[in-house]
Amino acid sequence: YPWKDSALRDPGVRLVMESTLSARDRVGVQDFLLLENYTSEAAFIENLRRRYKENLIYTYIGSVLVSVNPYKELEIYSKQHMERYRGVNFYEISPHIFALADNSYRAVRTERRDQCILISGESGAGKTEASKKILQYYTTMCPTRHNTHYIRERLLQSNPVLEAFGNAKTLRNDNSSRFGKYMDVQFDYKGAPIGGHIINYLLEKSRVVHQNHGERSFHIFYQLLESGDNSLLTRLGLQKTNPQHYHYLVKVCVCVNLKVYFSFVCFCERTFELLKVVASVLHLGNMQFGVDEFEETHVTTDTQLKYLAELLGVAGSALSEALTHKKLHILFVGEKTMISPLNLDQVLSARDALAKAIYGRTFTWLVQKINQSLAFQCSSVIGLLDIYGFEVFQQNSFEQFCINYCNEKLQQLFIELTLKSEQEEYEAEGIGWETVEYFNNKIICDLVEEKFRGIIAILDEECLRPGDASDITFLEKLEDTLGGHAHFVTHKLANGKTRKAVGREEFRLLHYAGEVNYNVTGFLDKNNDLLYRNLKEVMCQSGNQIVKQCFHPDELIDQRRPETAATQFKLSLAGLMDILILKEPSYMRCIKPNNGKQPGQFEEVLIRHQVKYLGLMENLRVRRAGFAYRRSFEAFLQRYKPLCPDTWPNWRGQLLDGVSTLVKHLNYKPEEYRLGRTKIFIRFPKTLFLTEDALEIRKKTIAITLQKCWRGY
Ligand code: AD9
Ligand code: MG
Repeated sequence: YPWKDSALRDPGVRLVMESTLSARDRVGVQDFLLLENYTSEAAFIENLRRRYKENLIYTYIGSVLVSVNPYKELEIYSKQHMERYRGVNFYEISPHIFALADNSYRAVRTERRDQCILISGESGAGKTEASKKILQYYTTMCPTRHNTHYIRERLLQSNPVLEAFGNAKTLRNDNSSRFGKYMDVQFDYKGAPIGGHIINYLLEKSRVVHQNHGERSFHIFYQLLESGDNSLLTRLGLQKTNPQHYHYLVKVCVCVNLKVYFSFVCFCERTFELLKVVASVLHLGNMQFGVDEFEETHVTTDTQLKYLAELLGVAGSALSEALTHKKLHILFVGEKTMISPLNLDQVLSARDALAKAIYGRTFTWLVQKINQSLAFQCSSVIGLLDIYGFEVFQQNSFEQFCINYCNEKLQQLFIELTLKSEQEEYEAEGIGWETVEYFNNKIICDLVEEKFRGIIAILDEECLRPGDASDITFLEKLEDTLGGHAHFVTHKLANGKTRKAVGREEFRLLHYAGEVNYNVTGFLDKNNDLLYRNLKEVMCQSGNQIVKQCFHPDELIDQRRPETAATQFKLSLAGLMDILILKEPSYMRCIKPNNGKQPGQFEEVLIRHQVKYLGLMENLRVRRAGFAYRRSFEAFLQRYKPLCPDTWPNWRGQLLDGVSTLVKHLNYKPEEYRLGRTKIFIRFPKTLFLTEDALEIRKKTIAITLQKCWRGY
């Protein structure tokens, strides 16, 4: 056949050409750049809707992949599908997550340039599923090195293990990731996946001790209680009862149908030790305390204490003492320690702090173990970032503040890198760059992270200040310092700058994605993330090997204050930016179509909101500011050569001349296109559509002619 396009040979695949003729009306365009009315949000959403109705959940904006969660299993992820995408160019085949995966892989193979795929979107939009599909693509399609089979298994298995410990049912998603994850998939020089490395970000530890109505704690607790056999549970001092027996799981528990994975074996020879830690958290939650006639608080649940002591490998008396007392180091003349009893409220919060610390540190330990089991010498990597999307709730607290700050940073990187790469491409092709106006959100990143004057700096200052520092004094200080800032508002400063009201205990940030009110209650505590010294001392003595590794005695010697939670997060994000900036990025933007987790429901208001805060219209505008479409001379000529007698069936001269001859024959007007050094740039989608339509007709006539010829024989 004359059109040797690999995609054309495959009847199961829809092509760019799904945008030809009548199909265009039915399924829309597969690349938003080809929308006639590209500045119209309504047209954008209509295109998404048409495609979603046809189960076409993927659409491009140039090289950015947009997806809409189908909430049902689609038959598009099989090995056959993977094969269709291997080595095929983006534009020649229907948009797909495998196209993105393959594109990055080819860049690693041919250019040896490290890649990263950044997946964003709100909770439940499909980020984690997408990252799993990408990993499956690599483990299935890439060549294997003979002695590294087990690495593939481990790469795949790392997901369920981390999900057991780091995911939970929330109102928005039955399997919500409560931590951010960056994973490098490592390849050797032959392109075989031979290892991996994971970095975890800000686990939502508070979930261990408290869950909102209708939500659950981390899956592992329920998995242990449901699937642990009786002898195991007895050894852990647990009962196979309703999870609600456990105080930390007590909230109305909604059952979730999740597969139970119980094999940490390949990552961790200490499975039993690990389960002991999990059980100890449940026992901690069930600890109860009483107050005696001297107003001193003491443990009243001795059995619980006994189990705890056994599981953690510590002395029960030391633990009970540490839970109910605070040890102060006083540096007067020489060093002195003072012990002071805690009241009941303080004891309960010390207990919760211990539970959170044990669980949080164990999670990090687990990530390290996984990393050790995946460590290998590699030649290049593809990084996958699956991190919490922008969050706006009725009540937003410290966690949302951190999460939204993270999204500002990623948006900043996105702006820098897409504009930069756009500019570089124009320069490389010798085509004049036209400046594009866009909103640079650096001003908001600075507002949060600037030294001395940024919100985090002010929060840290209040956390350090002895005396009357409180969440409210923090808010006042913010007002004093940031009063005039265009993106910062409080009740006092509101003066009609924004539409919605700001509460007296709130501050509002005008994020790039929208306005969010943050309630300051709990900011200082969460940022301090304090664990009393004597509890740390007891944990350092632990006979449980995991706990022992999680609490290092050096911590006790170090007189410096540990970094606050916000500062730690800021530093880890800065580290992440350093990693990402060195790589060539691809982007995936996930959209959640409805709040009911229902297939087929396309809720326009919800989607419009996400299109806005994912910055998709802005992204489209920037990409369309110059040319709607670009293609290498070779690909362009290969596709359209049947349309011109001089280029058909083959063009033997220079590619540039061939393309030139072709477009002249097609009557392109000078303002419609530009020829770069290796690519043709087409300004309007219409030009391309007309060419596509012409090709469609031409193919039919060629087919008829061929049939006649064959019959003639
Ligand atoms: V969160 O920020 O971690 O709370 P994610 O990660 O964005 O969130 P997730 O990938 O967990 O969302 O997807 C939520 C659910 O949507 C999944 O459990 C699936 O039931 C469903 N989903 C997501 N993507 C697909 C898909 N490509 N095909 C079918 C999907 N179902
Ligand atoms: Mg997730």
